[in-house]
Amino acid sequence: RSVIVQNIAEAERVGKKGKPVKDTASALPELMSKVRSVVGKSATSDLTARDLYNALAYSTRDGLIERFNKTHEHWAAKDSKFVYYLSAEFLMGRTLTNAVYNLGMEGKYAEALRSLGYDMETIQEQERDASLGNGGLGRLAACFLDSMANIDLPGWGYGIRYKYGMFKQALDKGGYQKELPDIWLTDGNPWEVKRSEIKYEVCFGGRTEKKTVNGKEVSVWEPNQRVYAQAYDNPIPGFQTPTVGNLRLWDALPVTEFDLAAFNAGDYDKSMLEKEKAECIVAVLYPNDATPEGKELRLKQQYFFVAASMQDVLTRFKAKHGSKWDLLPTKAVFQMNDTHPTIAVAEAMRLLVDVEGLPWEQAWSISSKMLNYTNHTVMPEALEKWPVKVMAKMLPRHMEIIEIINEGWIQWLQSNLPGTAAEKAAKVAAMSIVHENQWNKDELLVNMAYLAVVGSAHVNGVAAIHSDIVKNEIFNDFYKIFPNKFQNKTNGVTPRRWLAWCNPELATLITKTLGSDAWINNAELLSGLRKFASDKNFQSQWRAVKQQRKAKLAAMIKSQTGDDIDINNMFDIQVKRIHEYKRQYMNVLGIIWRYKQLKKMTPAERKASVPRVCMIGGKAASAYDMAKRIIRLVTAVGAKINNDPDTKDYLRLYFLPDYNVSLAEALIPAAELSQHISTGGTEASGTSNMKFQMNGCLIIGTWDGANIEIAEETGVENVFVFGVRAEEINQLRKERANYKTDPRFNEIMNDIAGGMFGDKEYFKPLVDSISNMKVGNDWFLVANDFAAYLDAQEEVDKVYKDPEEWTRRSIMYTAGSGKFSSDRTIREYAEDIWDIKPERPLA
Ligand code: B1N
Repeated sequence: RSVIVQNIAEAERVGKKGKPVKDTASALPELMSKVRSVVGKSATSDLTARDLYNALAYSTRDGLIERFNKTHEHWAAKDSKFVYYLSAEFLMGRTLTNAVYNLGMEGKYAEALRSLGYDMETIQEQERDASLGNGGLGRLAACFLDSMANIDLPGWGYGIRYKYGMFKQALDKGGYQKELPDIWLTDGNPWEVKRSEIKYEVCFGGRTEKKTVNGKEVSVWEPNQRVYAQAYDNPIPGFQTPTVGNLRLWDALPVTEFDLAAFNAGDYDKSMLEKEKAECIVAVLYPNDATPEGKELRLKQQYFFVAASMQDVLTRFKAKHGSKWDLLPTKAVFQMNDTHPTIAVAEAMRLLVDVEGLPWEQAWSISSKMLNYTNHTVMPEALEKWPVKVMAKMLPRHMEIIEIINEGWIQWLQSNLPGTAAEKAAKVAAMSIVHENQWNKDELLVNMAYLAVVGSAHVNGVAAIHSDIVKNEIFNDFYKIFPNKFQNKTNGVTPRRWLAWCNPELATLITKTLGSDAWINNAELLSGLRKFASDKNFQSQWRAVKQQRKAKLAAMIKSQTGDDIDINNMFDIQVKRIHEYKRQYMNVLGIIWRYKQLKKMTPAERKASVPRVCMIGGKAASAYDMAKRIIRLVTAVGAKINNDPDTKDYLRLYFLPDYNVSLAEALIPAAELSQHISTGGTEASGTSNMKFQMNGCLIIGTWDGANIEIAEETGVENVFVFGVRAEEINQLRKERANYKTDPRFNEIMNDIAGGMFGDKEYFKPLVDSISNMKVGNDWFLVANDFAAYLDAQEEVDKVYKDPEEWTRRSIMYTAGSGKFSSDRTIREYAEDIWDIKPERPLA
């Protein structure tokens, strides 16, 4: 007690305001002890917010690790079957708030911080996002880990501990995107635990040699580069459960830290070479979203983390079960997040056949029961294909194994396919894992998606429409042969981070209204809000919460731009990676049209309009030229309309730089309208649509990806749906040369081309890409959908003028969002693909 009192006295001395502390059960003594032991300051020194963040983080980490150990001891004792989620990306965002809330320690810590003159929010903002992912695919992996821990499902994530994550985006003076390195580890990372004893050798390059071992001819790999993969564990807490799961990320180390001979010989550069070559592998995340990057280093990254992860799993299996390999698929199952980890198919065979000495057939039977593949994109050009030359050079043994797999596959096809010899030959050519490059007949490619489909027990898409396209288009030949291999697993998002923790204002209202916070772990209970959707009193409370969050966002924009924003204006938000298929361009064209209309209006007419604050955010891949031009168009249009005295009270456009997880947590609760307007059939699922829906934000969207299921759950009549359907686009693409484009569209094209927003040379390719109707142009049908989009926007305005109807719909969105909890998604994977049961440790 005397220690506590003394600490509080100290804390009061250093605290900014030094408010008296009432709750002696607060975490203050604990924090102060971390200030000493971790921050390395005395409690009487000036403590910065950063110091307190560190103290709080290390204190939280203690709680995480304790539960982590209990969980893993329990799972080990039960010898539970595990799922391993193999992903090149995990977009985790910040950890502190999530961990504190999931562990139920917020009250304790908030109290302690208050006594030091700080609030949780200030402290939490000290943390850098862990941006080890591009967008939806990486964030999905993070939501899945959250849900796995939350429902006590034995499993781990496996990925890469990139030194530099997704680049930070800034705008230069001209309004163009500028990429800055994401140096997220410089101030240390309290959330990881280095497992010094857990490291594996990973090899590259060299050649294979045929040797005779025990009378059998075998192929022996003699690599020419070796590195170590070093494990770092990142504990993942569930909510209201003692379970803490794990994300194991691999760092790369040189096998020999330092070449002393070279150093002694005075060759200082060479002495460091090995180290640099190793570190290079995990140096940086490729900043491409939904497109493959065919660089050698990328394949190296993929193999690096797959090889380390599989060795890790097999090592643990052997420690328990020795060489009873047939048990392996009953103890371990892998989910490949897109094709990025697909080299796992070959690595599993190499480990089982070359290293463990199993016969090929037995190894194949084990491996193909254990592996599963999720496809995340339908665009055929986006499927990863590695040149055989590159694969053979970097992974010569794997290339041989892939060829053996392919030979077996082709033989199987030849004896099982129906039809004439010519028909068979055509099918075999179309389904071969190794095939010619269609653009360059001299090059052979390994089709990683085909390898994944052939080598997996299950294949799934990420929303109903997407899974249909997977079955009926991209992998139709395979589907016809293995209809039962294919499934749908509609994506989901964690309601902890994406509603309860990021929108405490709304969460409190929901809990009060439903009479319990059970919805946080059982999102289907949100449907209980439906019966309040038309309740006037509830509606006004609902609206008040939205206003609070709009005010918060307005303050943030004010601090960044100096602009005052009226929170009675509609907040209209589109945030996602910048892509032609996502059609941010169409959004901007719509805003230009709105601006032109406003300019023509009388002051009285303007007053009667629906004022909007439009916000667009998202990163463009550094080499994606067209996407960068779109960003510049947003900033150029914004600069004009935000400064036009006639219109600035009625229409604004802001480009929000550096869209990331933390920014999303601030934007989504404040949004009233969000745009999900991809060309029908192009967005596999989308997941931000689900986050907006959960937070009661109305959607204007196309009949695409998960929008369809969201509309079904919310009531189609409550969603602003427009545009061409997936099944129409092939025909429309052929007919583009004969488009009769909307006169409003033509007018805007002329405005941009004529320099209305400046920079007209820079915008020319943008204008040309959708306005000169020749084959190949306007691939994403912006011109075609523009009129329908404007009509849908008019409908949006109409409904917004009726606040009761708008609020009713808003409530219906949240009420219909239960299906999109990633808890539901993970339960489906666990039951239909992984065959894993929840296993809760004792508290
Ligand atoms: O995966 C998300 C979906 O919700 C999105 O619709 C989809 O676009 C996204 C190569 C990708 N597909 N493909 C990628 C990312 C990085 C990369 O290097 C492809 N991302 C998606 C979750 O299912």
